[in-house]
Amino acid sequence: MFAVLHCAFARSRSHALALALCAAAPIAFASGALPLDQRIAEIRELNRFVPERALPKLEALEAEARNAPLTQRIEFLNQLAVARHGLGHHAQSFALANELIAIGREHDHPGALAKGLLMQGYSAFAQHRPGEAHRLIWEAEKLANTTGDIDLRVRAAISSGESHAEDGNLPSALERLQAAATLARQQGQPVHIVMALNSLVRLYAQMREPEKGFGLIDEALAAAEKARSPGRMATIRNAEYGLAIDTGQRERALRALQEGLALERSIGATKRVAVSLINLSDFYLKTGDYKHAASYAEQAVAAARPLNDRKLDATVHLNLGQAYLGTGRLAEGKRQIELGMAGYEEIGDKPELQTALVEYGLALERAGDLPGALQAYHRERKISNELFERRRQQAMLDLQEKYEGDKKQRQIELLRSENLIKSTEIDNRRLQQRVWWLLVAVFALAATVVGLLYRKVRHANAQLHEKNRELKQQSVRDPLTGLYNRRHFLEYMRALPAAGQQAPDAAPAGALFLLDVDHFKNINDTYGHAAGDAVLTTIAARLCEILRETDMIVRWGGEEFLAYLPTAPGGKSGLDEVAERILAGIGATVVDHGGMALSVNVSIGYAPFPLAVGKQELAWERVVNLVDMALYMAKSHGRNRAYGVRGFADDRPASIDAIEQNLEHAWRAGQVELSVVMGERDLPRAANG
Ligand code: GH3
Ligand code: MG
Ligand code: MG
Repeated sequence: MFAVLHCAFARSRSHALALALCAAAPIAFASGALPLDQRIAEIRELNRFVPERALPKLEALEAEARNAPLTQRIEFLNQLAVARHGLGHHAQSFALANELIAIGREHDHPGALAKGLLMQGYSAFAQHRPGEAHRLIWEAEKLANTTGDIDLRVRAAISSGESHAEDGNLPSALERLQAAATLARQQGQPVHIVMALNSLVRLYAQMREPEKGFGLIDEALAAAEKARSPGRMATIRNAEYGLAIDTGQRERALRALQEGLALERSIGATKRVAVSLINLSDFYLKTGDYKHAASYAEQAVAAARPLNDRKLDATVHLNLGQAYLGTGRLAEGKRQIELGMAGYEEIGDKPELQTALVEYGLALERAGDLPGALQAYHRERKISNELFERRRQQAMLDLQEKYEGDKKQRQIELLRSENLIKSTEIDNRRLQQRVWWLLVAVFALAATVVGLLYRKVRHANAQLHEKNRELKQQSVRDPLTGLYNRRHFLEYMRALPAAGQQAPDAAPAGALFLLDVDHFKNINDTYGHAAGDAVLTTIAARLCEILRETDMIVRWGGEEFLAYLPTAPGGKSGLDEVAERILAGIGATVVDHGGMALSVNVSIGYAPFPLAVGKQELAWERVVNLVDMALYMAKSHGRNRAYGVRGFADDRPASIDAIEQNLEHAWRAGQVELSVVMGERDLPRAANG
C-alpha cells in the first residue's frame, strides 16, 4: 500500500501528464549530413526517455537551429524545452516556453503558441500547480486544433484528456483520449497510437474498468514494436503492471515490471529505470517480501541519486525505510523514512507527507514500536489539520476571488453601460447640434435666396415701372417733338365735364389755338425732310417758351399744332395778345440746320374755350371746328396772321349752326365778331414760295 502511492512515474496523479512527453526513441542517430529538421526529429525520440543524452545533441544544433526557418526554429525550441523539463530544469524550460509563445504571437503562428502553452502547462504541473497546468493545456488544445499539425493535435488531445482525468472529469477525459486514439489510428502513426492507448489504459485503470484496459495492451504493444521503440514498449508494460496489481494478478504484474525495466535499461533511460526499481520495491513491500523490497529500494537509491529529482529521492527513501522496518532494522528504517519525509517537506508536498505518515505509523506498529507509531499518528493529525486549514483557506480565497471577480465584472458591466448611455447622449447632442446648424444654414441660404429674388423682383419691377413710364410717355407723346399727341388731347377732352353740365360762369376762361406752318412743304422740298423735322422740333420748343407751363401743347397733325390754354389772359384783347406773341415768337425764330438759317411763319386760328352761345356752352369738337375755320381764313387771307373768334351777334343755336357752316360768310354778314392779328414781318420771298 505504502509504496503504491509513491510509484510516482507509474501511477500517481503527477505522472499522467509527464507520460505524454515520455516516449521512447529508436536510439539511432544520423550524421550531420541530414537536413536539420530530420536531425531534430531523431533527437526528439531520444529526448522522450533519455533527456540527459538528448540535451547535448540539441545544444550542438542550437546556433544552426536558431537561424533556421521558422518551423524548424519552433520545433527546436520545443525539443529544448522538453529536454530541460525532463531534467527538472523548470526555469529554463519555462523561459523556452515563453520564447515559443512570443514567436507564436509575433508570427501569428498558433502552432508555436500551442507548443509554448503546453510546455508551460507541464512546467506548472511539475511545480505542483495542477489547476494552472490544466488551464494552460486546455488553451493549448484549442489552438492546436486550429492547425493542421497532427502530431501537435494528438499530443494536445492526450494532455487535455489527462488533465480532465486529473480534474476528476472522467467522461471528458475518456472523450479526449478516445478522440486522440481515433486520430492516431486514422493517421497510422505507431508512436501516436502507443501514446494515445497508453493514456487510455491508465484512464481505464482509474475508472476501475481494467478489462477495457487489458483489451488495449496488445494493440499498444504491436504499435510500439512497429515504431521500434523500446521506451514506448516499456511504458505499455508499466501500464499493464498497474492494471495487473489492481486486479490482484501479481505474477503478471511482476513480469510486466521486469520486462519494462529490462527495456528501459536497454536504452539507458535512467529516470525510467529508477521509477521501475521503486515500483519493484513497492511490489515486494506489498507482497511482504521486505528483503527483495530493500534490495530494489537500494538499487533505486543509487539510480535516483544522479537524477537530482527531490520527489523521486524522497519516494525512494520512504520505500527503503519501509523495507528496513519490515526486516527489523528499526533505526535505519526510521532514518530513511525521516529522510524521505524531509524531502516531501522540502518540496512542500503535504498530501504525500500525510500519506507517508499514515503508512509510517502502520509500519512502526507492525514493527512493535508503539510510541513511534503514536508519534507518527500525532504528526499525521497535525498535518491533516494544517492541510484542512489550508484547503479551507484556499476555498475561502477561491470564493473571495470569484466574488471579487464577479463584483469587478458587474462594475465593469455597469461602467460599460453608463459609458454607452453617456456616449449615446453625446452622440444625440452632437446630432441635435448638427441638425440646428443645418437648419441655420438652410435658413441663411433661404434668406439669401429670398433676398436675391426680392432684389431681382424689385429691380424687375423698377424696370417694368420705367418701361411702363416709357410706354405711357410713348402713348401720350409725339416722338419727334416730345409734345402731347392728338390722342392724348382727345382723351383729355373726353374726360372733361360734358358741355352744359357746368355753369358757364364757373368755368375758367381758357382758349384753343390751332397753328399751321406756312409753306412748310417748301422747306422739305428745298432743304430735305430732316430740315423739316428740325423746324418742327424748334417750333415745338419755342411754343413751350412762349406759352405757360400749364398750357397743353399738342402736335395736332404733320405741321399743325394745337394749344389748349386752361386759363387765358383776361380782357377783350387777351387772346389776341397771345396770338400776336406766337406769331412774333415763331417768326423771329431762326432754325440752324447744317449751317443754314431757316425761318418760318405760322397762321393761327383761335377761340375762347369753353365757348358759350347764350346760355349754351359749345362742345369742344365744335369749338375746334370753329378754330380750324378761323385758321383756314388766316391762310386764305395771306398767311402769317391769326384769326380769333370773339363773340356772336345772335345767341340762338340756329345761327351758330350757320356760322359753323361758313365762318367767312358769317363774319361778313356780321353774325360773328373776329379778331385779326397780323404777323410782324413777312419772310423773304424765297421762303414764302
Ligand atoms: P400752307 O402754307 O398752305 O400750309 O402750305 P404747306 O406747304 O405748309 O401745306 P401742305 O399741306 O401742302 O404741306 C404740308 C407738308 O408738310 C406736307 C408734308 O410732306 C409735310 N409734313 C407733314 N408732316 C411732316 C413731318 O413730320 N416732317 C416733315 N419734314 N414734313 C412733314
Ligand atoms: Mg397743313
Ligand atoms: Mg402748312
